[in-house]
Amino acid sequence: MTTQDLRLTIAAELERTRARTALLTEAVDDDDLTRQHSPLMSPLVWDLAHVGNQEELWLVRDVGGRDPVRHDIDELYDAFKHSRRDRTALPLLNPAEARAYVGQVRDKVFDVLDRVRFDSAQRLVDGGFAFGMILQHEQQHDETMLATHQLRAGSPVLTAPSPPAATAVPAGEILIRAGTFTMGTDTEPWALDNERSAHLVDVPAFWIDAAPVTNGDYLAFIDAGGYDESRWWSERGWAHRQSAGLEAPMHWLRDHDGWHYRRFGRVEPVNPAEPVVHVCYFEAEAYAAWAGKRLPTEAEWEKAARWDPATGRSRRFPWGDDPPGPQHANLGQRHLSPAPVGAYPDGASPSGVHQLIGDVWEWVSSGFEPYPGFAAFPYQEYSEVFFGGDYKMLRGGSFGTDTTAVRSTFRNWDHPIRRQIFSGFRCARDAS
Ligand code: AVJ
Ligand code: FE
Repeated sequence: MTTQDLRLTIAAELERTRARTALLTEAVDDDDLTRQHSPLMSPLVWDLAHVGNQEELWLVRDVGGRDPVRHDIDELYDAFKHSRRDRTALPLLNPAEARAYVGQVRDKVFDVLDRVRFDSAQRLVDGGFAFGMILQHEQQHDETMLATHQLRAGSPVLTAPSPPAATAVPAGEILIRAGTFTMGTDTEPWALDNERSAHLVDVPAFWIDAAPVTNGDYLAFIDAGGYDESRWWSERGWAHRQSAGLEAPMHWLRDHDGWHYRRFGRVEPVNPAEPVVHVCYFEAEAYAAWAGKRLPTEAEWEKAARWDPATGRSRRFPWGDDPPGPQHANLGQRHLSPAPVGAYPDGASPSGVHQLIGDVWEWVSSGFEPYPGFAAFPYQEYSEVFFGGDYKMLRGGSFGTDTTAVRSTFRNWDHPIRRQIFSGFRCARDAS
């Protein structure tokens, strides 16, 4: 790509992403923007100004070498200084000030973008990396803000067309044969530090579900008393199930005619064909045990998603190296729910595993550990400070994840009790 093409691509991505941020923050009034919808989440107005502040720190000040737009607010928008539950009490920029701030930062960023040379000797800008990192940061917060929207009470404010219908019936389980595959990447220009470096991993043969676990599958677990039998749960999982009073996925409601969910303010019957969403790691683990299976490891998930058995090569995406199109995966908040299983046959992996990218984040059994030769870049607080913590990995993105913010190597993580995120899972089992 020429320098000019890269500038144009980045500019278009910045505009596209900001349009989504604007939509999510303009859909509600000022009171709603500054309110805490859940102690798990920031007020939306914090996310907005935080997005602008990160953009100012990295692109205006670091890449651009420009004067600060605001020199006095870094501390307020530093995610490590104040927990989400405490952010409403801070002297935050009000909605009008936050909008003006992010707009001023963005104007300077376009100026920096016009002049920047993507010098391959400067790793921060090589291939447009710093811009790609900041774009993905805003997109990650757009997904976080979507989760806040899902938690907010009141009438619906977001609308989107329904996802496509199923056109294929994914096979039950797929055998992935034993052998090494390339995990992680050295070549993906906007891959974050934790996705690097590419390395060979030897994975014993395993079976993996051709599709994520559906609401229908999960209802069978509920109906079989899965939430009442400690034998399906890990010790920690059972303790959490008891103390949190878990009985069904988050946002599910039971009434006289069965299970419903509340989705962005609308109450709908639970659709048995859709992947289950809003379950924590412990619920996923219990379901898998009840089904006589287990969760895949992170390496198994990535091998199922990338490895081409015909060539032995790892692809960027299950369907190949092309970026995600609407025929491949349910991404980008194009729809406000997961699509039914079988809705994306064009997105299947060469082995025949469906819907690995999009729909729901998939819990895997691995914790957050660095790949061999890991080096924090460009800052330790993106990944390194979380290694070895009380986290489980999530792979593949959800309907709320931007197309630029996910790939087969992308690694997400959260505490195993979290379920306000768009989290589901699929099962695996040993082949031997
Ligand atoms: C990678 C999704 C775990 O939201 O906490 C946003 C992404 N890092 N701002 C998060 C992130 C800094 C991060 N996750
Ligand atoms: Fe952030």
